[in-house]
Amino acid sequence: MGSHASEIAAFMDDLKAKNPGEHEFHQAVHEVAESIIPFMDTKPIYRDLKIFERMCEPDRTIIFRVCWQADDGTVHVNRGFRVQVNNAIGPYKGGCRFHPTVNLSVLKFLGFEQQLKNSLTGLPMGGAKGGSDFDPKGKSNAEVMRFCQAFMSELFRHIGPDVDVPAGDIGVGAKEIGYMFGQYKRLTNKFEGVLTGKGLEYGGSLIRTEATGYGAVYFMENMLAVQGLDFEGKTVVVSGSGNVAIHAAEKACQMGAKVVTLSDSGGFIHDPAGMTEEKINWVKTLKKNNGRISEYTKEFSGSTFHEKKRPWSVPCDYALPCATQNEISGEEAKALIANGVKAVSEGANMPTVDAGVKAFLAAGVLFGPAKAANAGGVAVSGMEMSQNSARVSWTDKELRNLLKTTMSTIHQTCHQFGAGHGVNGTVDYVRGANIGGFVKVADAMLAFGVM
Ligand code: NDP
Ligand code: 2IT
Repeated sequence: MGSHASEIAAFMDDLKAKNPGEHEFHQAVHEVAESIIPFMDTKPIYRDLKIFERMCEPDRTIIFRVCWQADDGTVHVNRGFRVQVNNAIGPYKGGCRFHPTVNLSVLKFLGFEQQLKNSLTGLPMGGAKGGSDFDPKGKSNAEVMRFCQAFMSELFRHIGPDVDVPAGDIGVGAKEIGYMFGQYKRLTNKFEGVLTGKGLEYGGSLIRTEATGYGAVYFMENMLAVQGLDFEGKTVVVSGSGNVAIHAAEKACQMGAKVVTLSDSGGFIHDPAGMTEEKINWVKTLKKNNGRISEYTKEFSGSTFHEKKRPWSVPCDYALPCATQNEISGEEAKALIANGVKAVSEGANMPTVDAGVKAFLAAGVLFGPAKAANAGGVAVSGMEMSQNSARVSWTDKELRNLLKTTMSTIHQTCHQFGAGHGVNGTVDYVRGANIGGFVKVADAMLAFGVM
C-alpha cells in the first residue's frame, strides 16, 4: 500500500473538499480507498474511467421537509432524506433511519457502504439510504404514525419496486414500515413491493426480522471455521439491544455461546451467568414496550448495570458490536485485544473507528467488517423483493437455508480477495469485502459507458 499513499491522500483531499465536514462519509470512503486504489493497478480502466470517483458521488440526494403534529397540537418540522447512491446492478436499496443524529454525512456513509454490501449478497440491488432526524423516543404511537405518513407523503414520488426499495434501520422497525407502506398504498393506489421488512400479512418475508443478527453470527461462524474454532462455551460480548443485537445474541446462544452483555444508549448490562433463550425473549418484550436495558438487572439477579458505559471492557472470546457507528474506539479495541478477543463480527454499520480496525488487523483478530458481516438483513430483503414480484411466499426452512448459504458465499468472496493479505498470511476480510463488493458494481458501470 505504501506506494499508493500519495494517491489515496490526494483522492481523500478531493473528496473532503467536495464534501466538507462530512466526517462519517470521509471515514467510510477512506477505508475502502485503501483497498480499492491499490487494487485498480490490476485493471487500470477502473482508474482511467474514474469508476471509484463515480461511486463516491451519489446519483442524487433528495432532502425534504417533514411537518407533523404532536398529540398536544404542537407542530414539528423535521428533515427527511433519501440518498440514491448507485443503481448499476439493481434498483436502489437500503434502509431508513430515524434518529436525532441523522444528517447528510451519516446517510452518505451508509449509502456508500450499502452499494458494496448489496453487491456482496450476489442479488440485483443498488445502494441507497434514507431517514430523518426525527426522534421516535418518547413519542406516542399516533405521533409515530403521523410522522411516518408525513415522511412518505414526499418520499413516495421517489421510490418504487423497480426504482428504490427502502427498509428499516435504527428507529425503523415493523411498526414504522407498516405506517409507511399504508401511506404509499393510499397515495399511489398500488399494492406492490415498495418496502421490505413488511408484516407477514401484507407481503413481508419470514426470517427478515432475524436476518441481520443471525447473519452476523453466521459470518463469524465461517471465519472461525477457517481456524478450526466455534462458539461452543465461548464468552460473547454484544452491544445494542435492538433488532440486530437481540437476534445476534439469540443465534450465538443457540450455537452454545455464553452471551454476557447487551446495551443501549443509557449503558450496558453484564450478566456473568450468560443469557438464556428465556432472558432474550424477555428483552424482546421489553424493547417492544420501549423499555430500557437497565431494567434487566431488576429481573435477573446476578446481573449489573453500568451507566453510560460500553461493554468492551468485559473480557470475552468474541465481540458483536450491534448498536451504531463508531462505538468501538481505538482504545476500546486495544482493551478487547488485551483481554484476548479472537473474533469481531460487525452487526452494526461502521461500529469500529479506523484506529480500532487497524488494531484488530494488526493483532490478527478475525475481523468481519460490516458490509460483509451484516449483509444478511439486506439479503433477505432482496428475497422479499423476489417473493413480492412472483407473488409467492417461501417457507421458513427455505429462507433459513438461503440466509445461511448467502452468508457463507459472502465469506467465500471476502476470503477470495482477502486471503494472505492479513498479518502473517492471515485473511484480511476488510480488503476482501471492499474488493469483493466493488468488482461487480464497477464492471456493470464499465458496461454502461461514461455517465
Ligand atoms: P434498533 O433501532 O432496533 O436498535 C438500535 C440499538 O442501538 C438500540 O439498542 C439503541 O439504543 C442503540 N443505539 C442507537 N444509537 C445509539 C447511540 N448513538 N449510542 C448508543 N446506542 C445507540 O436498530 P437496529 O438494531 O436495526 O440497528 C442497529 C445497527 O445495525 C445500526 O448500525 C444499523 O445501521 C445496523 N443494521 C441494521 C440492519 C437491520 O436490518 N435492521 C441491517 C444491517 C445493519 P437506544 O434505544 O438507547 O437508542
Ligand atoms: O444497513 C442495512 O443493510 C439495512 N439497514 C437493511 C437494508 C435493507 O434494505 O434491508
